Amino acid sequence: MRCYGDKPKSFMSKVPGGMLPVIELDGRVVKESNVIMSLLEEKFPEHRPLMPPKGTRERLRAEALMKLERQFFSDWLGWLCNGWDDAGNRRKFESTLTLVSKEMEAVGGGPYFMGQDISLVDITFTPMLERAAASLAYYKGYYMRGQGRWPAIDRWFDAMEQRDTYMGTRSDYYTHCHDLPPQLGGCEMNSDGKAVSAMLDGRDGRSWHLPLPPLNASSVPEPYSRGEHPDRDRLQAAAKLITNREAVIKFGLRGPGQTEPRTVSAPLCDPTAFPAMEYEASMDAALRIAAHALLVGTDAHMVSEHGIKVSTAQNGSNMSGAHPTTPAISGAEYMRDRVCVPRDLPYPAARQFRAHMNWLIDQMKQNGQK
Ligand SMILES: N[C@@H](CCC(=O)N[C@@H](CS)C(=O)NCC(=O)O)C(=O)O
Repeated sequence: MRCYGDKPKSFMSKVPGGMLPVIELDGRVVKESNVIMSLLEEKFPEHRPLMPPKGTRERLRAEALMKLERQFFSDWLGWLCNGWDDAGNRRKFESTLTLVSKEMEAVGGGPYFMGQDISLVDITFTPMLERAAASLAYYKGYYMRGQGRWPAIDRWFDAMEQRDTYMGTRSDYYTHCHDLPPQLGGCEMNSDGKAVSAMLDGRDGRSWHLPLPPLNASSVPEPYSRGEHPDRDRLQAAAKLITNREAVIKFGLRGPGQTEPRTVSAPLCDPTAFPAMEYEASMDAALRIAAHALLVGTDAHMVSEHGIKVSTAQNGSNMSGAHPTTPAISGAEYMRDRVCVPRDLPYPAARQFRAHMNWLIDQMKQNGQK
C-alpha cells in the first residue's frame, strides 16, 4: 500500500512493508501499534500506568475491551465498505456500538472506558471511534454523536476533546472522509450520505461560505465540543498563510499546474503534482487579499481593487483544457480542498480558511465578469 507516494529508501530499508506506525527502540524496529503501545508502557514506567497491573480483574477487563475494539472495527468497516444489505450492516454496527457505549458506562464516574482516567483502551479505540463518526456521517448520513442515543459516547468524545494531546492529532470529518478510501480501497455511499457529504465537502453552497454558522458541541454534521473563537481562528489561519508564504504559493500553483486529469490513488494528495510557477505573481496577489480579509474582515470597501486586478491579470493561456480558468482561481480551489486537519490547521481555523478561499474565488470571478 503506497497511497501517499513513495517513502524514503532509508525508511523502506527498515520497514520493507512501508506501513506506519513504526518505532525503533534500542535497535529494535516495532511495527504493530498495539505492540508499540505496550512496549512504551513497559519501557517508560515513570508515569501513571495506562494499563491495570497484570493478574487483576481490571486487567482482564481491559484486555477484553481491546478485543471489543477489533469487533467495533470490523462492524464499522462491514457497513462502511459494503453497498449490500445496508440495513443489516447498520444493525450489526449499532448493536456493537451499544456494547461499546455500555462498557463506557460500566465503571461509575466515567467518562473513559476504565473510569475517571484515560487508559490504553481509550487510546486503542480513539482512531476508530473518530473515523467511524466522520465516515458514517459522510457516506451513510448517520450521526453517531450528538443525537442523545449514545450519551456515553458523547461524553467520551467531549472528554477526549478537552485533551490538548488528543486535539494535536485529531482530524476533521472532511480530512478523514478523503483519506480513508485510498487506505480501505473505497467506501460505499448510500442515499442518506449524499446530502451530508455535500455539506462536509462544501458542495452545498453554504457550509464553506461566509458567514459561517456557529460551531459548537451540537453542530451538524460535525460537532465540535471545544467550540470556536472566530477572531482567533481567523488570525491563526492568516498567520499560517503568511509565515509559510513561499511554500503555500508553490502548493497552490499545483492547481493550474495540473494540465491533465490525473490518476492517483489519493486525489487530494498527489505526490507527483508540480506547480505552474509562471503564475506566481497572481497567486501571491490573491493570497495577500485572503490574508488581509482573514485579518481585518471581508467588507467590500476594504478589498484592494489593485490586488484583485493583479491576481486575475494572468489568464491561463499556458493551461490546457483541464482548467480553463484564471490560474489564481484554480490555485485557490486547489488549496481550499487540501487544507488538512490537524497537519495544516486546527478544525475551526481550517474552516475559516476554506470559507475565505471561497470568498476570494468569488471576488476574482466577479472581477472577471466586469
Ligand atoms: N496493523 C497496523 C496497521 C498498519 C497500517 O495499515 N498502516 C497504514 C496507515 S493506517 C499505512 O501505513 N499505509 C501505508 C501507506 O498508505 O503508504 C497497526 O495497527 O499498526
